[in-house]
Amino acid sequence: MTALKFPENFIWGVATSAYQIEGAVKEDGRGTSIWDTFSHTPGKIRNNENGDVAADHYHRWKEDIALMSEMGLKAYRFSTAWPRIQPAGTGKVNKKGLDFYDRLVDELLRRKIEPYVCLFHWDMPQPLQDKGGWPNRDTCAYFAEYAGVVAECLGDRVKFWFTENEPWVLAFIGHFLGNHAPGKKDIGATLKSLHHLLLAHGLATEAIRSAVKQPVKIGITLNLHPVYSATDSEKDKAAAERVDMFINRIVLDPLLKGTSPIQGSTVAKILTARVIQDGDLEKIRQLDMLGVNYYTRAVMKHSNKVPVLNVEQVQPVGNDYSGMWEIYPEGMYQTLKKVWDYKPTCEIMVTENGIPVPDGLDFDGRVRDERRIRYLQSHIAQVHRAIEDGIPVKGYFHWSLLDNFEWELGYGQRFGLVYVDFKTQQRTVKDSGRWFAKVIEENAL
Ligand code: GCO
Repeated sequence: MTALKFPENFIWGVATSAYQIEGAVKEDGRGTSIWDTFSHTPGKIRNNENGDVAADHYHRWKEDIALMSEMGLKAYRFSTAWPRIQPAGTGKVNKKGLDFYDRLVDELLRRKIEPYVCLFHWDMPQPLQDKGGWPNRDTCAYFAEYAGVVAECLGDRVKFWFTENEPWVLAFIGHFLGNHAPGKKDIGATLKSLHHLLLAHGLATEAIRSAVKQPVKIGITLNLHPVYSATDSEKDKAAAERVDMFINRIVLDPLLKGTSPIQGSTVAKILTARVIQDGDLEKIRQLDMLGVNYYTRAVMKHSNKVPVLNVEQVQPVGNDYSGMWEIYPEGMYQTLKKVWDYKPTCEIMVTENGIPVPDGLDFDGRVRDERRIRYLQSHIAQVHRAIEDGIPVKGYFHWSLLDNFEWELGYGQRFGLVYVDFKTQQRTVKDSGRWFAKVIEENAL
């Protein structure tokens, strides 16, 4: 099979997030986040696990960067913990918190690994949650203030910024389904949170631009899923349309078109009449980069089981599955095409893609994660297909560098290219990590 060659300067990276790997939740002045509160609430997390220690990256960051360098990684997308930097969410800055990221950025640059900083990967400071959280529009200004603080500190060295990771997940899973922090079940709070998260992206973009002298690229990362109808029936096709609107268009339309698919709809009128205020949509539509987080597709049918949306997800038989979802490589191409069909002026890159595998060490100390290698091969091939079709995908960041805290699923789902023994914190590069290193070296599949 001829090698699939990627464009020169294609960005090969990995992604992580603060709460999922750092640990040290009470160290050096870090404040409490809503994920500390949620994970310490009995019954919320598998086996009542939490991120108190996680992969202890707060202490092992230098070793982890050395592993990235060994794999020849060109870029590293990580998130800064708001509660480490502003424990109250606003006002007083905790210098020790900023210093951690300062050292991290310097070491990445020394190793010639480009830092991609994500300012918010769901770990909202608890004091802001106590003031109403994302349903409270004031949070947008607090977020812009925090963005300015971090940009002032790192902006002389960091050229690539993501304001937020997957606002939809925090809004819907955190405020409608309740399986993520802050654990609410309120559709009004959900729609308000999503709009305020998008508005906060716009305000933070402006704050970064005014804090940083050098030219920077600013974006956001989105969880996107191609949505398919379970059958050709009109009812099921309409169900798929509704889900596409409520998962994809509800973020893509504001960010790429400056419109909102729910504005003026009955749903919005009933639930959140005055949320979208004049001028908001212009603020939101500011994007140099769009990060696509792709994992799987959604197959939907009409059902009265789920209120408001009246849809139910179908799990097609016959395909491969992981511990969390269907394996559907074609969906990577479909998702990139969906974004491209908006005729975006911003850059597009894959900022998350990965598979949980119940990995373990074999007798000889190797982790033979062939399933992850097959997943990488099939999904990176679809990125190549998109590029061949004229979609200028700039890079691919694998989720994730290390096995880590998988939110409500605790440590039960291993996503790392590097195996973490959570008892000893020993790291072991998996076969997939060595395989990925070869792809990076050859810039080809
Ligand atoms: C997400 C988050 C990551 C997850 C990963 C696996 O996309 O949900 O960005 O924090 O750990 O996607 O679910």
